Amino acid sequence: MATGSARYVRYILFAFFIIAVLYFVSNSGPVVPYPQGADFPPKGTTPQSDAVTSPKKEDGPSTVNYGPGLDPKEYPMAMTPNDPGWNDLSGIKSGPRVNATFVTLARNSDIWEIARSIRQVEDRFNRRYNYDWVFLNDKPFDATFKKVTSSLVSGKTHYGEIPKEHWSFPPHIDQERAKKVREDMAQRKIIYGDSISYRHMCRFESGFFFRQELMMNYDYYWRVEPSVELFCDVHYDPFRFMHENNKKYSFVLSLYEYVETIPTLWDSVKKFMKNHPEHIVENNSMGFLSDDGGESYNHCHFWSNFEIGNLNWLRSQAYLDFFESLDQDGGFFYERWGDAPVHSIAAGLMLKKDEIHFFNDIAYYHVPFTHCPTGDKVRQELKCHCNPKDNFDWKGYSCTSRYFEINGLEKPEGWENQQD
Ligand SMILES: Nc1nc2c(ncn2[C@@H]2O[C@H](COP(=O)(O)OP(=O)(O)OP(=O)(O)O)[C@@H](O)[C@H]2O)c(=O)[nH]1
Ligand SMILES: *[C@@H]1O[C@H](CO)[C@@H](O)[C@H](O)[C@H]1NC(C)=O
Ligand SMILES: *[C@@H]1O[C@H](CO)[C@@H](O)[C@H](O)[C@H]1NC(C)=O
Ligand SMILES: [Mg+2]
Repeated sequence: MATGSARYVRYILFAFFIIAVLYFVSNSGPVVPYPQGADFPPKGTTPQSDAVTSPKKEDGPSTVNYGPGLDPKEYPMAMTPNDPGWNDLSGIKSGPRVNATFVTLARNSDIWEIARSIRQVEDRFNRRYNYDWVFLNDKPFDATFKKVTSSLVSGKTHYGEIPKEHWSFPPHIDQERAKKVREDMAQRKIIYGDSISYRHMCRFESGFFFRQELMMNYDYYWRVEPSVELFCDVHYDPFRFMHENNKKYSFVLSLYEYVETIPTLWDSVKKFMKNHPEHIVENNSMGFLSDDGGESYNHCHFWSNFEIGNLNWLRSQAYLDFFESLDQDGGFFYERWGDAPVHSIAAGLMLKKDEIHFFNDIAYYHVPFTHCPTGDKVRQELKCHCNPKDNFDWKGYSCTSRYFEINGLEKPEGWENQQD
């Protein structure tokens, strides 16, 4: 009897051993190469399960940076198919990283929409670069949101709750007046016209996201919203492109703002220009914003649901004075000013023309507009899956032609065939 059960125990132990061996063999894929000279921890090698449960991922400051002794010149970026390394789209990219993060403002209920966006950003770019991702919310993020997003992001994830002062009516706002505006806009069926939270969101994105505690750890950001799509491979590091070319703000789509939401915005801007001439830069993009030298606004703006930008510019005295001046005028609540025209006007007046960049090669969709790179060759090289007919760039309601004109840029071949 005793020997009999000892034998069973041996069988069971043996079976466990075999299972363990099989498990180990089936789970050890090819080792992700971790090239010499790379200055970041090999996060891509962390098992996904660890990423989900480990709280370590959220801790500590970002370590990615242009590391000591890491000369960007020794790691040239492949900008065209003729450059070495263009086809190197697997594994973790060696070389320097910029002090940068993705950033998303979202509600817990946005989880599956933001999951779609993250998956595409990771597949097309970040799985090889492992940049961090900061999530911001006016309420605490729930466990599901954190679990799902941290399992999808290849870099570290950080979750921040927005302080009340950054998501509420400032004391100088007349509540009765603001309420009447919302009722009136509801009657006139202006999109989000009756929404309080949408107004807090626009004000937050205009004046506060870049100075959240978690964002203070970075120099550059890439904004990602729920349900956006990336249609082409991103072969080089756009953060490095921004840094090395001294770009402060960038866009992929531009269009005319809905006038009903900003009737007095330009009056406020003119007041700011008068009070702060020291912040208005020579060689700016006034020609993008105005057709009469600044007298009136033509409503052109860069669409801010996609942005790659320099956080230190947004944290500069010039930008803060600009936001403060607009905020005092109350248009976030007495009208429905969007963060897109606010960012765009700031960039247009307070940055030099060549500090604003158009990313033709980042193909993008946010309902209802698509930026699909012009030119068959480019789209094939970048393995794009967007329909070129959907490209908005050269259509009548886009302002991108205007951007090309004021910058003396040549439009890409084939643009004439995409005007309608
Ligand atoms: N935490 C939080 N995030 C919000 C709230 N409202 C909007 N957002 C986020 O702010 C960003 C912009 O909001 P959207 O609802 O996408 O606004 P939109 O892009 O103008 O309009 P859509 O066409 O609906 O996408 C998104 O990232 C949203 O997830 C809110 O009340 N709380
Ligand atoms: C990243 O940028 C922030 C903000 O400019 C700065 O405080 C921080 O020291 C930088 N981190 C590194 C590692 O350089
Ligand atoms: C403005 O831009 C032009 C052409 O781009 C350049 O020649 C000129 O030096 C610039 N002026 C300033 C003050 O930067
Ligand atoms: Mg959106």
